[in-house]
Amino acid sequence: MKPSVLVARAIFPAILDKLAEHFEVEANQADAIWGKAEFMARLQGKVGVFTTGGERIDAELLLGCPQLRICANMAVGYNNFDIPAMTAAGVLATNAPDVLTETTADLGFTLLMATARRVSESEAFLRAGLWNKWSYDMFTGSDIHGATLGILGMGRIGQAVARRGAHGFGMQVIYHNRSRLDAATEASVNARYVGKEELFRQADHIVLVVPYSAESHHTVAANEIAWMKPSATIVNIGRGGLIDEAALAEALAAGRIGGAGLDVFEGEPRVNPALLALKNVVLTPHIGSATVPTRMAMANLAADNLIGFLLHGKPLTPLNAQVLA
Ligand code: 8YV
Repeated sequence: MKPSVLVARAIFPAILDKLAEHFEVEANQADAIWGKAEFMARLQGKVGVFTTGGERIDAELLLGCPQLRICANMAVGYNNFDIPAMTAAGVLATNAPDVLTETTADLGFTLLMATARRVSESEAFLRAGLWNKWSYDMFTGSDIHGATLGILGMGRIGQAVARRGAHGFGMQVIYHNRSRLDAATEASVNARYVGKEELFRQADHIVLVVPYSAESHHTVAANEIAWMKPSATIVNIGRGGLIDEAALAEALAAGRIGGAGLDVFEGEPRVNPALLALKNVVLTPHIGSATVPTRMAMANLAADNLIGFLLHGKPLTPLNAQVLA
């Protein structure tokens, strides 16, 4: 008898085929969003689950699913996992790092450029038929080349954004992180370590790529926004909860900062109506990793974690390896 696994959301058919070679698979190709009770009911008898970042795994769920041994997240972020509760229950957690680094950095840079050069706002103006003459100050934005790029969160994706800024656009890169990078890594991305306040005060463009947790909730609130230059822009490709959206919307509405580019939102997929009403913000629906090759690589990595662990005891990217001991 093959072990049983649950795939919580719709996924590439090729990934289901690959999983079906090794497991009894219950899939969700209709892509229904299951409530907690239904998710728990479907997990009965399953030893593994393929999650996509939105499914909460906590102590209460684990208590109701004693057979569960592994949760494989198709996302690098794992704020949907209560890791201490999973470790206490002896359940392995895996994520999908590395394979999305460059793709997500590309989107971060896309938002930076679209925000600084007012791409969404000017396209909406054109589509609305409002363009009837050229004028010297029409949609003037701020420069990207040679500007100061401030990166908050200098992990793999932050470093990939830094390389784009430093090597592609001649930007001065400053960063702030929980821990400072070693000198060789700093040199490779051409970035200078600064304090958080200095970063907000000096940067022309800020990119947020901090992992989300209770500690990083509202890392950017009214205080930090007040430190920003009046022309500065801010991009969030981490998690919505990193920014106090109400404070950001207020600053944008008052024109106290240049603009914002947001791929993630506090209550997504719901978007704060105050943000929707603003022109100086570029909004995308959490598409940081959304290219076909990258989503395929993420899905393959999550599937390989299930196969590696359940068949051979060897997951590829464990988050709580202590449960393997
Ligand atoms: C995912 C992400 O698409 O990997 C992450 O942490 O935010 C995105 O790449 C999202 O989590 C849904 O799986």
